[in-house]
Amino acid sequence: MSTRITELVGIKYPIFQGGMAWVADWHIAAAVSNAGGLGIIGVGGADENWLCDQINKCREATDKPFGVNLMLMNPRADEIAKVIAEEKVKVVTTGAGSPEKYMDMWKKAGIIVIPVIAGVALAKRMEKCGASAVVAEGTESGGHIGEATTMALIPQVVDAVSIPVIAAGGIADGRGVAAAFMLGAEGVQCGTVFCACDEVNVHQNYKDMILKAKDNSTRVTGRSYGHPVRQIRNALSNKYLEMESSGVTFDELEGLTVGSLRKAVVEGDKNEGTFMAGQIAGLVNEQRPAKVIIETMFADAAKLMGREI
Ligand code: TUI
Repeated sequence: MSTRITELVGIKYPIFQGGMAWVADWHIAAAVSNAGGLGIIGVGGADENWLCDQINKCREATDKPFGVNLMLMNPRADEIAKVIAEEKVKVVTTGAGSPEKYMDMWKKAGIIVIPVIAGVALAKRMEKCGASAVVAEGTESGGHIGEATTMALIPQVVDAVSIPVIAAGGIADGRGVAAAFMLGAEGVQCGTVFCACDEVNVHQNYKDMILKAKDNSTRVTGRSYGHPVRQIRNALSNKYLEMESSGVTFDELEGLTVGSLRKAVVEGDKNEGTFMAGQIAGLVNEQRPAKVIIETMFADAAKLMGREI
């Protein structure tokens, strides 16, 4: 299934693994890249030393291309951006902001820059300042999200830019891939399905939360603060939403969630952890190797689209 994305990045299947904070370390990145997709190391809130170590480990584990995701709210984003340029990582994706100020440095280093955007305006701005493609992420996604759904967002972004568009949000099988392609996408990015795969380095409780989730299991906290985060409903999200609706300030609520993503990923704390996941968690019912996930997804998508893989 050759598209401008497979050509640009040098991968077999047009699929990226989302750069999920705490979740997406070299284990899953190397597994996805070895399976023919683009694995991505998600820096999240970590620092540049952690990233250097992860890049080295990923290079030992795969000779295929992989990427790094810079979460732009990271207080050490400047230092991390520099390491990405120095290490000449093949692809960088960004989230939770605009990477404009790093664009020249990355382009000069020969890095393919693919920002994750949640709206048309930022997609256009990214094309203008040199992005090679964009990931358009619908509100079905896990973690920090925008407003528009994947179904509404993708065709609008496709019409607004000439660079290729990768669809994210609500995609976990061949039907999702085929649908995204019908909307004009040339690739997909998946997070949730890889968060419950064999190789991912997360606590088994996190995988089980996804595997057991239903269609209506996720909740969005922080909407009223302009900081919406989708996660699997649990005691912590219930408490957060209760306090949010009672008018507690964002600063007061910060204490409740400090370190809660780590508690979910590392400790598997079902009550006090934040289990970020997308709405498609309800479709993910089986833990499988990354290679099986990807090959099944594209065999099914090819059948649906009546084309060869
Ligand atoms: O970034 C994400 N998803 C994330 S980041 C993250 S780390 C985190 N940890 C704890 C609490 C909160 C976050 C978890 N999930 N996805 C990409 C994405 N980017 N979604 C939405 C956006 C976005 C939103 C606003 C991008 C740009 C933007 O505005 C920028 C501007 O300047 O216009």
